Amino acid sequence: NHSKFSSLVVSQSSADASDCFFRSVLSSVEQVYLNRNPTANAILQLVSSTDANQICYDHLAFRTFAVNGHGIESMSKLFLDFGYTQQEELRFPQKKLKALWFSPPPSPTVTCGSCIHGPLPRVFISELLVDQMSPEAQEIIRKYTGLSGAGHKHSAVSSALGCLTWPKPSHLEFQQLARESEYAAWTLVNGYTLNHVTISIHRLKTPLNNIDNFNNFIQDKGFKLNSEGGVLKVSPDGLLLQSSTVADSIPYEFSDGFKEPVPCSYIEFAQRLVLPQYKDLPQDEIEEAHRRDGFEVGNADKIFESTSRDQLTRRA
Ligand code: OOG
Ligand code: NI
Repeated sequence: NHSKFSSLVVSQSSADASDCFFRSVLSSVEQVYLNRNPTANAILQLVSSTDANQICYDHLAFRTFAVNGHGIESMSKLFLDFGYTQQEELRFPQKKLKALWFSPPPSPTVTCGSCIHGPLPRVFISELLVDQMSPEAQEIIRKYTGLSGAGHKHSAVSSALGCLTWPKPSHLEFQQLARESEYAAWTLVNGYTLNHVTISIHRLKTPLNNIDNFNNFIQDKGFKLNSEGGVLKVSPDGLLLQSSTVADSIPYEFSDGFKEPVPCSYIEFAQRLVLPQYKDLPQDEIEEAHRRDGFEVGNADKIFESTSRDQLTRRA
């Protein structure tokens, strides 16, 4: 399975060298995700074998705890250091979450070996507003983030290696958090590992470049999609269309020896429609910049449920 990021070093300018380093980091982050999440891996294989085009990622997503430097900024640093720009904030008061998204630097199309430097994805990073949780939940979160020491300064290493910067929790602690916030429980056992990648549907070449066709295709192959608020999530302007699978679970051994599967990651699909002011552009002149950008609170609120118990245990 060819990485969407990796590349051979063929050009020696310092900008290209740092771009190559950054893409190698993303490639390791992606590899951890593909190794752990059979559904995401199978769907990417299926799409690349069905659609001739190289798959582009619309965005990558991470989850964090807003406590003592462990929040969004711990994960955004890597991206800001490599040319990303912070964009607007999204708030989810009921879930006690805040998110920021980051736009990528322009990436020149450089051919190297058999692989093209594709466009870099957007990044969506959220954080749990820990201060708003119950004292019991706060105690658990503060205990583990405290035990991570300087771990939050090395979130990219943690994500690329696929290991937590804090010890594993007990089953009781996991359950207690899950009762209050499934996001909190997910983040406690998955840490900085990639929460999902999103396939850019409009950049596919076959009829799969329509998200309704894509969703039907995926469901016909037997994959289960997140049905929260309906399978297709549509922004109020009608221009951002999203759907996602239900997360895989992986066997997990808690610190007390108790074994139970925990939710890991899922894969998302996004189609961005052309903005009204560009509707008359010829098809072959339409670029990503002519399409709806950013994220949408109403869509995101439902996509968060892709790792929820309700969705994981629901009949297909
Ligand atoms: C993120 C959910 C939101 C989007 O594209 O709006 C999202 C998460 O589950 O952490 O991915
Ligand atoms: Ni997403």
